[in-house]
Amino acid sequence: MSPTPLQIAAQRLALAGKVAVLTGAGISAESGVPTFRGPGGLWENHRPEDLATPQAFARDPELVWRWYNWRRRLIAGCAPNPAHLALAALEQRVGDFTLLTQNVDGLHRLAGSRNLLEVHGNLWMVRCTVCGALYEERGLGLPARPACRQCGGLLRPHVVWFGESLDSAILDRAWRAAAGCQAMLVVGTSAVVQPAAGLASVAKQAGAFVIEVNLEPTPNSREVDVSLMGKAGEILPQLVD
Ligand code: BJW
Ligand code: ZN
Repeated sequence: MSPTPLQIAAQRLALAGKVAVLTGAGISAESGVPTFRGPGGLWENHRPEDLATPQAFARDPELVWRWYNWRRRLIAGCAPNPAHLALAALEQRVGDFTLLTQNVDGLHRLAGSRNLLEVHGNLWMVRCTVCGALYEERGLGLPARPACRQCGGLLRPHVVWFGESLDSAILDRAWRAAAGCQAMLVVGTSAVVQPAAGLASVAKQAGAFVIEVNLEPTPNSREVDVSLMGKAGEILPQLVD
């Protein structure tokens, strides 16, 4: 009997000494974290321009903070799912492993992933808009206009909004991991937000075997070597075992 796409993908992954993984909101969906696009997604009831741009924050920081505080409370009650745990287990087995995540929820680190690049930042970090101080803030009852503990200036979430550049050092490392891997797993991303979505093409063009895991086809699907349609929490443990 010829091997199934899942078996082919698992075999290629097992043979690769250098692995990169790109994840998006879909990997956290089974933990109870809402995705952005699609039914029930965050953008169904909110316009990204009102909440996830520097202009929106300048216009109404209290509105933006209310949204982030709501998400922080929601995510504080969520735990890593079998997909996050499978990636942490895979990291233990692979010599050269890099996890590139667009997610800001912190669930990969909680699952035990260590070589992790959070390309869109982290919801549990705050940054001062005045002095630039950057620190962890896990409080769930932040005031309407949270103030910097160093200078009293207005804090913002340490995340990347539309129209903002990604941290160039992080993006550079992400690019090199994608260009240098032998196998790449692309999990739970709609692959529409650049430049992160382009990392799958970088890997493919550099000769990597690219495996996509998603509930539905994405702009990447035609380019990848194997496209596995289904829930990340069910497919990743099988891929990695
Ligand atoms: C499951 C599942 C399950 C569900 N199992 N799967 C080139 C062309 C066109 C536009 C641009 C371009 N370059 C730059 C831009 C502009 C913009 C952009 O890309 N816009 C497009 C949308 C058109 N990009 C930027 O602005 C970026 N900055 C930049 O490029 O700087 C340079 C520059 C500046 C100015 C002009 C030009 C260049 C920054 C992007 C920042 C994105 N920020 C956000 C918010 C982060 C903070 C926060 O969370 O609050 O990041 S937006 C949001 O989208 C979030 C995500 O990380 C990101 C990606 O979403 P993701 O993860 O893919 O989630 P979904 O919901 O879209 O998809 C979920 C998927 O999971 C679906 O496919 C489901 O099927 C699947 N799924 N359940 C498996 N159980
Ligand atoms: Zn400050």
